[in-house]
Amino acid sequence: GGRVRGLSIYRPIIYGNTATILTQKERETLASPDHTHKWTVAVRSAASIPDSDQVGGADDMAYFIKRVTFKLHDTYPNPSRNVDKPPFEVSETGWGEFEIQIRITFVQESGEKSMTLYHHLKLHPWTATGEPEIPPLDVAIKSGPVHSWQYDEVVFSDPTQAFLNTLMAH
Ligand code: SLL
Repeated sequence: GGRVRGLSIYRPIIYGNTATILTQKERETLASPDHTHKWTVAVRSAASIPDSDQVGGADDMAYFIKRVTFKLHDTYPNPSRNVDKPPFEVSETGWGEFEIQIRITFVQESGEKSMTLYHHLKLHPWTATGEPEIPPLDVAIKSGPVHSWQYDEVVFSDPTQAFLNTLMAH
């Protein structure tokens, strides 16, 4: 596989999480009643879909991503979660925030090294300044899901000709 020297091509992504506080009813049905939130961590495409207003996630990144590994906190069973097809996401419940390591492995033909991102799982909607105080349950539920997303660009420099062809075909 020859490489195309001097060329860089990128794909825009977003990564991060959404989180919602569990209702009392949901908490009662869980194996771990100390869990307070349900959350989803994900890597999505930030490319807009031609002829639509839609951005983020609706299209498929499997043509260049082979696997996304989400490394959760060691308090979780099997903390290293491999996702081998879209949607590249993991949903869980829990009680605490922690840093998630996100390793993206690219398709074999790319010859690219994997890429590691870090995301601080955000459960609490602390955006205001001042002393953070845990809101009462009813207030927290009304405030809706927490979103914490980061935009990034995956840059491929001197791509292989095969990989370039694949990227250009999508
Ligand atoms: C810390 N921020 O760094 C804390 C860790 C761990 C969160 C938070 C549930 C685990 C489970 C969970 O929310 N862990 O019960 O399965 O020390």
